[in-house]
Amino acid sequence: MQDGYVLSLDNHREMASNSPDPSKIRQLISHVRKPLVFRGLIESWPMLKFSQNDWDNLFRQMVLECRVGSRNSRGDQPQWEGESDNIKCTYSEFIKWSENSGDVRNPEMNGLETDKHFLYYGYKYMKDIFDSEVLRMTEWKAFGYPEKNGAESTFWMGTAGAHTPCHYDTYGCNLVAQLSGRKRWILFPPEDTDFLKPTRVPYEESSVYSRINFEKWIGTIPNISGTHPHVVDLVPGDVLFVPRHWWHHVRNEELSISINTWLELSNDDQEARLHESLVKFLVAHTCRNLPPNVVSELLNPNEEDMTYADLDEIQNFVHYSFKALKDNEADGRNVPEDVDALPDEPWILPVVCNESFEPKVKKARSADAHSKIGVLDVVRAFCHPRVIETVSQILKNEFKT
Ligand SMILES: O=C(O)CCC(=O)C(=O)O
Ligand SMILES: [Fe+2]
Repeated sequence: MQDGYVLSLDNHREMASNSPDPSKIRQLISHVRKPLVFRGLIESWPMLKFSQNDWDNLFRQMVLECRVGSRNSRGDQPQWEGESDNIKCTYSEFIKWSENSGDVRNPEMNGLETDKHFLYYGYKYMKDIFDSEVLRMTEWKAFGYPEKNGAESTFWMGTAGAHTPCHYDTYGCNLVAQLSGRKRWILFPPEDTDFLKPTRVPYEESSVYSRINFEKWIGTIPNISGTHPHVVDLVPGDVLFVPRHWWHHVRNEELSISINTWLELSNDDQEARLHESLVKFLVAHTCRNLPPNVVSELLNPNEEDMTYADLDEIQNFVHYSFKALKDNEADGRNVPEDVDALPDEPWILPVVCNESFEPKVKKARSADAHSKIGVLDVVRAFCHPRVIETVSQILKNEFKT
């Protein structure tokens, strides 16, 4: 990593001395439209102090279903989940494998090499894996959300190199607590969408992926024309706030554990719900007429049920999300103002744009003009966020209240 490229938060080691007012933090989160790191606000979380032994006691013999990926995928496309294998192992096998220490006797791990592969036990709803006592250890009350704990959070544990391709989440905003290890977040504002090659293929409800493979920029700032990368390395105790519709590529720089909770933004989410319903409509109908091998490329593994989705139900989803949006607009929408100046406090650190370090402008490669347009290229174009926005506008014009 070249020095100076990444916001180094190391100069700000001071922990929060006087606990900040949770309602002020909630207020800030619901207004600010730039990423921020909160430091020192989860000191009371027992998991932040967990040793490997404590984690071992927590997981015991639990079977962890992990995604296996390649650490050297420099191809044109990201490594999609549908192309990855899955293996099952215990926590202690996971650790031994990642540290290359000890004898791992799990036959599913044969042939996996720490410097060529990664394991990701990620995107796990904590309520599905931990009991209520553990869920209560993850509480978001310091951020003004006393009603939220592990029951509304997801768990991510990955070995070095484990990553999630660049995407944005269509609903709400996000708080991410780093519990162990170092994790790099590369964020881009919503205005960069056109430069990041957005796609709904593979389709996953509430995620818009970028078709750019970020693995070619390991250890450096992605050099994508027109974009404004904001890079931050999270260390234990940090909580990152990801504003609505900010793109993010997330990579475990070393063995790391984080927990996040997505927060609803009720007004904005109504528009997002209509957009999601329109994409779902299109994908579900298209699936009916495609051969299974193309469907498996179209759908992310966690969306395989879409092949049998009830089309009337999806039609209702379109209708009711549209209606809710209209009703809400009739009540008068109240879009919060952005925050101009952040409070000058040691526990709050802005994530800055690294664009001034962008040395040369290199255009993202576009498809070869002579390559054949495939069925998924057509689906991708129809589901482009700009097309969905237009469809939504047309419906609004035609169904005025
Ligand atoms: O940590 C990761 O790998 C991805 C997390 C993510 O996408 C999120 O919290 O929205
Ligand atoms: Fe995300």
